[in-house]
Order: sequence, then C-alpha cells, then structure tokens
Amino acid sequence: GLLKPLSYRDRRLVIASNRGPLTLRDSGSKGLEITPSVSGLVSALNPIIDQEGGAWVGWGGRLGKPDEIMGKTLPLTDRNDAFFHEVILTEEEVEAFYEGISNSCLWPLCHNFVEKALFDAEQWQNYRSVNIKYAQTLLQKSQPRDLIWIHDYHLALVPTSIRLERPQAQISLFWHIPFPAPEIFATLPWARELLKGLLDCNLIAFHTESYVRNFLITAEELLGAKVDHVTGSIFWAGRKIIVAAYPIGIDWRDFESLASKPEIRQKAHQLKQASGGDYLILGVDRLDYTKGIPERLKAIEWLFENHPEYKRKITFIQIAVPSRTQVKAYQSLRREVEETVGRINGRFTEDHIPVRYLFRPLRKDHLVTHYLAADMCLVTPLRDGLNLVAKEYVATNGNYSGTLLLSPFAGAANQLKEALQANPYSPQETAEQILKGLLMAEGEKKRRLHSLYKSVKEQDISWWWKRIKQAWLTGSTITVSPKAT
Ligand code: ADQ
Repeated sequence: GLLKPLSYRDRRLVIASNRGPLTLRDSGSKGLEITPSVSGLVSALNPIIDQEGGAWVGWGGRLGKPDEIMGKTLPLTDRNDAFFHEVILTEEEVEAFYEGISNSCLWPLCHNFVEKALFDAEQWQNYRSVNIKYAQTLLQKSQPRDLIWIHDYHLALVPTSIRLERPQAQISLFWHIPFPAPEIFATLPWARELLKGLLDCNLIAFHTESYVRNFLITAEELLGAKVDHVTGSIFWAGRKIIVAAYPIGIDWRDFESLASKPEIRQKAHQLKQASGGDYLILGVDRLDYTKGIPERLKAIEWLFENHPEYKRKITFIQIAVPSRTQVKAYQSLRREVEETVGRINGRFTEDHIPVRYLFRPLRKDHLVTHYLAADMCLVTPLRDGLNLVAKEYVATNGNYSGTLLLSPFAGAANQLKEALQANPYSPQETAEQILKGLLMAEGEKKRRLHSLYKSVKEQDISWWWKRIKQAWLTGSTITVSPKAT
C-alpha cells in the first residue's frame, strides 16, 4: 500500500492540474451537474489524494467572465479532508491558454513535431495570465508549509508566482509528456521564461532518464545553470533543484479485479466470437497524431497486402477517444483515420470485415472487456511520455494471456522490456512484429507476459507516489550550493 500519509498535520498536499477531478456543468433547470472527470491523470492522482487528504486546484470545465477566478469548493472524500477548488476560465483563455499554447504549441513541440507547433505571442501572454490565475487560487487555498504539487506543461509558470510570494515554499512539478532535445526546445520563443518557471520548483520529475537528460542539458545550455549530471541536480537562483525520472504507474488491482469478473469474461468471449476471425488485435488511444494511428493502420494494410491469407483471420479494432476536437490538427487527423479505415476495408473485406473503428470513449468495464478479448494490443505511438494503455493491457491480462507490441518511442518501453517492439514509422517492421506475436509459441508468450505483469505490479501507482514523496521530503532538507547562479 501507500506510505503513511504525509506526517505533518500542518503540511497538506495541494495539487494543481489543468483539469480538476470533477467536471461541473450548469444545466439550467437541473442546476449544477457534477461528474467525475475521466483522464489518465485523474485516475492516477485520485487514490493519492484519497490517501493523503489535501486540496486539488483545477479547471472544472465551466466558462465565466474575466473577473471570475474561483468557482466552487467541493469535497472529494467523505472523510472531509480533501477538497476540489474549481478554477473558472473565460472562453478566450480556453482558446489561447488551453487550445493554443498548451495543445498547439507545447504539446507538439515536446513530442518533436516542430512543424506543428504554433508560436503566437498574444497566446503566450494569455498562458502567463492563466498561470497566475491558478497560482492565486493555490496561494489562497494553501498554507506556507504545504506541499504544492503541480502537474504538466499547462502550468509551467505557476511555480514562479508561488516562489515570488513564498520564497520557502515546497514546490514539485510532474511533467507528463516527453521533454525534447535542447535544440528542439530552444525553438520556443519563450523557452527561457518557461525553464525559469520550472526551476522555481524544488523537485521536477519526468517519466524517463532521457527526458531528465534533455532537461538538464537544456537548463545548462539555455540558461547557463550549473548542473550536476550525476545526481541530477540543478543549482539556480541560490537553490538546488532535483530532477528525477519516476515513471507513473497504474492501480493494477482495479484492472485485475474487473478482469476476473465472470460477466466481463463472458462479454470478452462474446466479443472475440463476434469478431469472426482467429485473432483479435486492439488499439486504444486518444485520437492524437502522437499516437501513430494512421501509421498503425498502414502496418495492418501492409500485412494484408503481403500476407493475404490473414485478411480473413485478423480483426483489428481501433478505439479512439475524441480529443481536442476544436484544434485543426485533430480534425484533419480524424478525417485521415476514417479514410484509411475505409480504404483498408474497401480493399480487403470479403465475408469478413477486417478493421473496426470506434470513435468514442468507453466505460472502464467495456475497456477491460476489449483488453481481455484481444490476443494482441498495439501501442505504437510516434512519441509518448509514457503510455498507460500498455500497462492497463498487461494488468488486465496478466493472469491469462496476451501479447503487447510497443513502440520504442513510448516512455513505457523503458520499463516494459519484454514487450515486442517495432518502429511505428515502418509499416513492414510493424507488420512483421504483429505476425511474430501472433505465431509465437505459447511458452514464450507466457514468459514475456509474466515478466511484464511483474513490472506493472511492482512499479505501480503507490510505488510512483512513494518515490516522489521520498525524493521531495529528503531533497528538501539539502542545503544550497554557495556558487549558485
Ligand atoms: P495520454 O496522452 O492521455 O496521457 P495515456 O497514458 O495512454 O495517454 O492515457 C490515456 C488514458 O485514457 C488511459 O488511462 C486509457 O485507459 C484511457 N483511454 C484511452 N482510450 C479510451 C477510450 N476509448 N475509452 C476510455 N478510456 C480511454 C498523458 C501522456 C502519457 C502519459 C499520461 C500519464 O501523453 O504519455 O502516460 O499522461 O502521465
């Protein structure tokens, strides 16, 4: 289980993330509708705040006027020691801060899609002011000794506002996406400002050592910060900042227990039967160009073209959750995926339809049903901070059977060593690895799955939080280098 709750009674955990754990909607006559938010981040942090108590600051999805900053405060547990503090955004802020800088600039840039990154100075101005908004709420809802835990690239400047107000604050930030190489990050016109924002933390954590390396070199090259590459520390502004790799884990028990339910096993069996072929292959992603969905479809197409006997044997189901639908790049991706699915089915359907495409979110039990039914899961992003789907598939099937094909460009590949791997940019290599997985001897399949399952269970969500908490609480007692910049 988790470590004991943070020991000091006067030292609460205060989380900030772009979206909060609850989504609020004013629905006229029915009043205020409150539903749990659905995202990987929320499912990761929920058990932690549940355990520790504390506060969580985030946008609840409601739009307001410029002078409305804070919305509702709502309890998160029935013990009454954890609260959600709602941030309200204006329509313009959603466009400039969220859809603009966050999702059309920082997101593509950090995933190495430099040509997709839009640099708009007015939007950056807005990103700044929204970060100040979150910081104001954090400052109001926390005490000076609290542990402020900020999440992701939306809120990179929040540490600066907190540090300004509270020089002694304990601030940590977890960066959920990759951190790119310095020459890529340097193309951001506000690269130095963003870096300085992050360096106002005490601890910055990433999913992999390579993101840590990129960050350290970037701080060195762009800011001239003093860096200790061995311990992963940066000396800056009279403080020591710890930078470390702590890959996020999942609450595997949840998936394991759903997977053992007879009714879900029955449904999985039916799904497999209904699909018609010998092999069911699955992809599950947010519809995002980083996830490599068109490339994955092209690998399936290559397979059918070069091994036509499989067009009757394989059913490939791609489930895509609608995501960032207001952003142009996501609209054209949607068209591309739909066209590609249409083309493949047009070419290879005889009595059996080889590709099925679902453009919608699934309930967790349905998601688990699909994971269970699938002989193989394709997690083949072009770039991905970590990727939780890979771990969820393993947790669901760990006691049964299943094969994972993983891109080396997903952060999870650092932990899930026994997965099959393929370069998603090569349809041929991907197709060959799919065949290898389908035809693999049962013994080897079992051995690989068992090793994957072991690492998903060992490095789970409580392992993650324990490591972060330890680094944070021990790191904070270390005093500062005298020669800091
Ligand atoms: P995401 O880019 O959202 O997360 P991922 O880690 O795969 O990617 O998490 C997606 C989550 O959404 C999973 O929990 C999955 O179960 C769920 N999901 C996906 N498709 C679904 C569907 N159709 N219906 C219902 N649920 C669905 C970002 C980073 C990742 C990093 C996480 C956590 O981009 O690299 O792993 O944060 O840090």
